[in-house]
Amino acid sequence: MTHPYQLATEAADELRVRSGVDSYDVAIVLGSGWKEGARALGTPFAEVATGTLRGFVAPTVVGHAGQIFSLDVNGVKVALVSGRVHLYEGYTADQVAHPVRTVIAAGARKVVLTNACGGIDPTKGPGSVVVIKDHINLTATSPMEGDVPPAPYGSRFVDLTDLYSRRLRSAVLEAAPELSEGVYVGFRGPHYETPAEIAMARTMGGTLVGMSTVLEAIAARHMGAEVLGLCLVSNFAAGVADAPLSHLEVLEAGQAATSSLGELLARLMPVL
Ligand code: 8IG
Repeated sequence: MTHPYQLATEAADELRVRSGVDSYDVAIVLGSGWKEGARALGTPFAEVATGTLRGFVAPTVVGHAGQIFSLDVNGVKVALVSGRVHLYEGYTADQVAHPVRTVIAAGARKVVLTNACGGIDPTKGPGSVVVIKDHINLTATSPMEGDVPPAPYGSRFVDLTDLYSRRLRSAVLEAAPELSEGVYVGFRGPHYETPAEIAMARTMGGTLVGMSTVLEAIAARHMGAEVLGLCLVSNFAAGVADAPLSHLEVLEAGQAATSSLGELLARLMPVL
């Protein structure tokens, strides 16, 4: 078996050749609803299908296609990663972390993880964008499980004290003062939670719930990247509002928010 870091290094070399980008500055992983918005950042000069890169597995979720778009945003080299994969698709923590490890191995020192999520805070309804201040990983797994990471990567016992970069968070809140911060609770899914589980998450200090982001954030921090997390609240979590949850509702909320997400990303680029 090829080790995860070697696989990411090889995929990064392939990505460099196919995109013509020697080294990226920023990577943005696009969650549901964010892909269309990211068009506001400009027209990509290269588009690489992740199916052609080593170690990438195929997304099975509607609305997630596997591509890496390369853009130059005022001199900043940006990789837009579309087609995230999740534990609930049957993939391992290493497979989930592979796209993020690849773009970091291809140079990106800053990683923006975007997602669509459920909201626990009744004052932050569907359409709200929330900056991740911290997370609670309830997936019962970690991308650090397994062999000891090779040099030059640090210990598998990675320090998560400043997982979501304080520096990036304050820069983002200054540039977009209408945003607020929240604590993201990562579940495995793919079922949505029970009202009792959401009550537990709230008691723990959680304000957002989702099925992505946490493993990618840990892997990115371990590789020394600065991490920013942006959540689009697509639905109220179970028991917060009266309505039942549907995946269609999630996709629709993403569609509805598309132009404002693009405008927001464009506004944040200068502080990244
Ligand atoms: I969008 O309510 C979206 N993703 N776990 N719970 C979890 N993930 C989600 C939810 C939700 N909404």
